[in-house]
Amino acid sequence: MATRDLSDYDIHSVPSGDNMRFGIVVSEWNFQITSALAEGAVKTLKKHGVRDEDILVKYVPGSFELPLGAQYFAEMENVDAVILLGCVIQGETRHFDFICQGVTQGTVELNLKYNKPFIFGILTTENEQQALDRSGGKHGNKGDEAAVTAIKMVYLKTSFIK
Ligand code: DLZ
Repeated sequence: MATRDLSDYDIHSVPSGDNMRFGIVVSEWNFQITSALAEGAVKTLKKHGVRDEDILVKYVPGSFELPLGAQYFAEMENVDAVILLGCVIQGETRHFDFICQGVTQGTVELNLKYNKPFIFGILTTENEQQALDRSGGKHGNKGDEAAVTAIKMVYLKTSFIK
């Protein structure tokens, strides 16, 4: 069980994001939570030097659609990385398992197919309170974490390009 702010990080460990360009795909399911994730991601990208015009945000109906929305970014926009933001909350049926499995596998495949970072910013929780705690509540904001990961992965890739 988490007891601390999971989004705590050393600000100096994050490279500058200027000259980087990001797509963000946001699921409309549990929108109170996913919009807070998006707010956190945008704020954190800007904090690290990413320009407004280099942050592109699009919406999909649910988390299951996130990988395809992210693929549209890869195919149709010149982005260095895509951040996928969603929230899947456990219900009474196995829907939760199938959505989580689909979006997880889809995200893995995108990373390897396009050789660029597709960041998994999806909360998978037992209840709404756990999701609220992780979207700007007592355990931080997974959107912030996803933004930091995106910048670090883009920077990592450029470190290999001579
Ligand atoms: C159908 C569904 C359910 C039951 N729960 C969630 C959820 O907790 N979080 C989420 O992002 N999406 C949910 N969805 C919608 C699916 O992701 C998807 O949009 C539909 O199954 C249509 O493909």
